[in-house]
Amino acid sequence: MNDYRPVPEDRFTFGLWTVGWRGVNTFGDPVRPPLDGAEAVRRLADLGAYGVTFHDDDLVPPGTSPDGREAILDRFRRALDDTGLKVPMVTTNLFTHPVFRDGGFTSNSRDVRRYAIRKVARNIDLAVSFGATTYVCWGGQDGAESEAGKDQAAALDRLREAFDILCGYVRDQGYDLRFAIEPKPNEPRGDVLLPTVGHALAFIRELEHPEMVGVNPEVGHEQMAGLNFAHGVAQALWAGKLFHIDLNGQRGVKYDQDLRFGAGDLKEAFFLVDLLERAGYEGPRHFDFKPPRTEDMSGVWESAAACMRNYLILRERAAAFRADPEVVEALAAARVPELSRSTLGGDETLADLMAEEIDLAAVGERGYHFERLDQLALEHLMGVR
Ligand code: DIG
Ligand code: MN
Ligand code: MN
Repeated sequence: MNDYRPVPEDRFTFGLWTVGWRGVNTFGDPVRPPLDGAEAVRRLADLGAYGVTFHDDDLVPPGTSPDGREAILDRFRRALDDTGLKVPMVTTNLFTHPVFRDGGFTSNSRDVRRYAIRKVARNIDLAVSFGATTYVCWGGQDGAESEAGKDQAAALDRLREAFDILCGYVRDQGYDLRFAIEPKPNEPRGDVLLPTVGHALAFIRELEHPEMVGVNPEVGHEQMAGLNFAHGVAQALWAGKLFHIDLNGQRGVKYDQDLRFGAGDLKEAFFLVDLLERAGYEGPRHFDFKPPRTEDMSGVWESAAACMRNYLILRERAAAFRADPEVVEALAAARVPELSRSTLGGDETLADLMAEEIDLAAVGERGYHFERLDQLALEHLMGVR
């Protein structure tokens, strides 16, 4: 019997801001004490995690003196060395400080845009010093509440300019680093720029170095827009642009819940894990979640452990689904393998296709038996097969 205990080989990572989330919300003060980054590393290592990620400000609070910064970094590095935890991804906080109230890269204020690029470039150096190879950019404050206040075309020009500058910086420095854009439809802004995976994929194609930029889809962010997350990830994989992923849970179209992985739409989580594992995704299984305000610190660690445990349980359930002979038969009955056959035969011409006829009445009666296939998936998910 599998005990679903994670090991570093499972490549689970957590943002410092997740287990360090103090539980503040619009209507409530913090309920938990600040969590020291080095302490978070040690606790996550004990739980079986592979690595940690951070925003610049998570690790070194704004206003820290140069000596204080070095002391923090030294302790953090020592914790990484002692535990063997990695730092695969780093990101920047371009959203908390009031200066970013109209965004970072696309603020109407040019001096703010220039500061945002400086803040990211400085943190890229730190990221590389920790061995990070992915740099996530979430433009949470880059958006608008009124169409009158934001020229979307100009905002996209400025966003492209920022990525072209930063890709150029990475190339000039010779860094082994790629960028991953994280879409979100809204919150904290009324509407956020690049709201979905599709928007981000289209934007990336307009960059000077599109090969250096991919996406970091987050479960709840696509689901906030009422979209199917597994489908968005499948398109990112199809485009060769799934550079990173933020795993969590969301229950419907509402505020960004950032629930622990598995606690939202469980069926979608099942098919997401099935997709990632079958696609051979080799990146970190990164959790970007917020332990609910109801929890004390023991609840934080229970929630973090459950994120990993749920992924491992779903990985086993999805593998059993794929190995089930009845499922193989049901996939064939649903013609799923047939979709992988090209519509035009290798040596066929359009003329050959045009010369063909179809028995519309007979084919129109064809059923696809998706219900049987989906029920088999559900029964594997529910653990009765
Ligand atoms: C929110 O989902 C965002 C920020 O937490 C961070 O910038 C990014 C990193 O995964 N996710
Ligand atoms: Mn989120
Ligand atoms: Mn995220």
